[in-house]
Amino acid sequence: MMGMTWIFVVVGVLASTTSAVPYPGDFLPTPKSYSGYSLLRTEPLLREDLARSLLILDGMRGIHFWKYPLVNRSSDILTSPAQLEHIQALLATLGVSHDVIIDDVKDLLAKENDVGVNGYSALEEELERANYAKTLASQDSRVTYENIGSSSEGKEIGLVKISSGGGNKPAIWIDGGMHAREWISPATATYIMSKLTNKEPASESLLSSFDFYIVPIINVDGYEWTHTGDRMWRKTRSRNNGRCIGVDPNRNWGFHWAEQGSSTDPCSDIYHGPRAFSEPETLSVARAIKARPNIKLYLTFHSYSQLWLVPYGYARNTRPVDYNELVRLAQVGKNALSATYGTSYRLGTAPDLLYPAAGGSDDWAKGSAGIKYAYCLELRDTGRYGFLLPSNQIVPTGEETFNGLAAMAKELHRTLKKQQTRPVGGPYVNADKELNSPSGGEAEYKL
Ligand code: 0X9
Ligand code: ZN
Repeated sequence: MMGMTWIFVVVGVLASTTSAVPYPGDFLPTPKSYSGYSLLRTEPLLREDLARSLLILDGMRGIHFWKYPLVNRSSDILTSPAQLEHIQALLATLGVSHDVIIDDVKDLLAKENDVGVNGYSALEEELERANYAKTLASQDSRVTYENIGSSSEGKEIGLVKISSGGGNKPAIWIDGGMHAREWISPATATYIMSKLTNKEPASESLLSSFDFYIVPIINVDGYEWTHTGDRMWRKTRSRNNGRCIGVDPNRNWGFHWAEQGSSTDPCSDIYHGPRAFSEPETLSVARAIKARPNIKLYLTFHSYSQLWLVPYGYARNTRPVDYNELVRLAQVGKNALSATYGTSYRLGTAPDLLYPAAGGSDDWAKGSAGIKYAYCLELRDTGRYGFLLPSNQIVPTGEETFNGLAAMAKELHRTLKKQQTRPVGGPYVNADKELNSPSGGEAEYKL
């Protein structure tokens, strides 16, 4: 399964979570062309009003924020040739300087798929490699595949359970592909799936301590759309919002839903949706998580920026009481990840390292589902290629992320064992109970 090209890895994942290939075969939409689009990076925006002025571009034709405008941060803006002059004039008026960091993204799009296409179209590859997860399940008795729900367009959302031996072990949940264009995310989740089942000692040892639940692609419709319609698509593909399609699934979870860093505008890339869990994709995954109370660690993969994000992300200065313990465990993972190829990650909360954004799955996992250790990883890179990561980085990203996960899981196993040996009713038991309980105050959203 593990190839080196985007088509190979990514399409394998796509097919694995799709009940039927959705094209009639002789019809494929013409993908949106990004020929001539350039990526601009502003200098850090020194005042709030500058960030606000740039934000009016959000949702405009020919403009995509790869990094949203925020005070004291630089913003990355993908711009069509038609909008380039307009944006450059606006930046000049605001007194904000910028660099053109990618001249024409079409060159990168080509690089993304540069190897081994072998004359096959993506569709043919998809048909050929259909059902990776299902095949894995049919070949390995430790793997089970479950359809946990249907997307807006009726595709299966697949959950893979990898578990050796009977009984219910503590579990680790991993999901990917929440944001459609972040291709390295589903690829990495799939890579981890294949590593865990490769029967090597490191994997066997992990499976002796934990059950693994992996949803390689949550946003199956959006992901497909990045292959067939628009490579830069981020949201779901739900159609219930009038003129604009889709909801940002990582603003749609029912914990501090519709607060900071999300938008009421259906045309925005950070639209939170008409209500919490309006999207069948987030609802299905949330239900599947809630139904498995033995999950001890929640990991969600995004890209890009190389960040190891610790809750909470919904607002500034909202660290959970056990924040230091979450950082301690994350540090173990981050160190092992970095030791693999020297890739450096920054560790902290989203508001500190990125921006506040409410309605994310990591916050919900911790705050509503009560999973003590919940993290969001922003995978490679730091902006050289951004979402258009060349295919030769798929495997190294998978390797380093797996090493990070493995080290963290080992340390978690030790931590859980220590807790078990504490005297019942001792002070730590009570403290842990309190730390694990969902934080109160916010509205409870029914699943
Ligand atoms: O904004 C997001 O949803 C994530 N970044 S991305 O560039 N992949 O879109 C970060 C989410 C961090 N977690 C929370 N804010 N809860
Ligand atoms: Zn994302």
